[in-house]
Amino acid sequence: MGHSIWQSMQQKGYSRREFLHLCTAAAATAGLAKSAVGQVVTAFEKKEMPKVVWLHYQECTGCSESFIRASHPIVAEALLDVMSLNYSETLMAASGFQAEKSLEDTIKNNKGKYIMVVEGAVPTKDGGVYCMIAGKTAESLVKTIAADAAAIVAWGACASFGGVQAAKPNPTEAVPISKLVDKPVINVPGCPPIADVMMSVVTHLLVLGQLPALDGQGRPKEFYGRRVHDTCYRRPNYDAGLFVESWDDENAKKGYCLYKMGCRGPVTYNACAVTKWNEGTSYPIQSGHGCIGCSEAGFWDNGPFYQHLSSFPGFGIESTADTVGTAVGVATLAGVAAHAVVTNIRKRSVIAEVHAEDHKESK
Ligand code: FSX
Ligand code: SF4
Ligand code: F3S
Repeated sequence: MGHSIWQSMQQKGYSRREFLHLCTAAAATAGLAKSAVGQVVTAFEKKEMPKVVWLHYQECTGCSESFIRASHPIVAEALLDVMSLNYSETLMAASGFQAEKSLEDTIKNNKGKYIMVVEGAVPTKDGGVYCMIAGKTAESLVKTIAADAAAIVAWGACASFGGVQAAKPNPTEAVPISKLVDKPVINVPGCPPIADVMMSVVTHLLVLGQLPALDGQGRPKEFYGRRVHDTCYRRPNYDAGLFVESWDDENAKKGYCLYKMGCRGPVTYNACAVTKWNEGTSYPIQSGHGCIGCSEAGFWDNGPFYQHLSSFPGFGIESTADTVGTAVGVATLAGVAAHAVVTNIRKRSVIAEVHAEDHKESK
């Protein structure tokens, strides 16, 4: 019988106060109300420390790089203490036979209890020979490890949808994890995914012991329920028809909308504009570059990054990845668009005036 999370923390020298602090932070990270902290404390006192195997296949390890930059360092550090990271090709001290033994023992002794997290896609061409670890193909490893996993998490665009190695012509016939297993996979796409989103997914599994609500593409709805465009701070410029026309023009300096420069925010579901990156510092659009749609399936092949979208489905923040498909072609759309045009002409002059004022002040 393993130790509970609290017992393991005690052994590592954590005080009761620190434990309660972690529970509060974990509840907040998992998006739970303050009143749920008691529930988290009880869960952590009883729950056995979950064993985690963290696998790497065809990828660049940017997902791990992102994870260790979570902006809740206490949660990040403590999570690595309260999870038993039994196998990780990148982080583990063991190597060779010792490392392989750790993986084998974990899956043999914790059937139905361990969490499997994967970075990277899996090549299937020629019997899977293009990615092998300890003489086994990534394909066979995924199938074996997934068979007895309690939960499977696919980190990043590669594990979720195939990513860059599955881009045309996909020379190794790389596939996402969900194509190889017959259980639900929590897809956490992005190239890489946002650290705080990764942290929240892990915390959710740990605290609640269940899968978060997922959209039709297996992404947690809490973080992938809205388009980048719906929460983008440049959105008033879009609505007013104020666009950057070329890199480094006056409009770029004023922070106008990047739609004409190829921004894919209108068709991309992710939380970048809300959580931002690197401790809430910024996100691609805030840094002056359009969104390239890195949390969407097949984004590498979805046309040139610097060519603007000819059209996109769905108006308003009510649209979700599951409903926009059905919203296209609905007769009322023309009415919505007409309304938007009239409103936007009015907004446009007001916003342009504000920008002009700001520009004057900053000179
Ligand atoms: Fe893929 Fe992850 Fe892109 Fe890289 O490991 S999602 S190539 S940033 O990092 O898998
Ligand atoms: Fe923001 Fe891009 Fe939408 Fe413009 S098109 S409002 S820059 S997400
Ligand atoms: Fe990716 Fe777009 Fe966010 S490119 S990081 S989903 S702004």
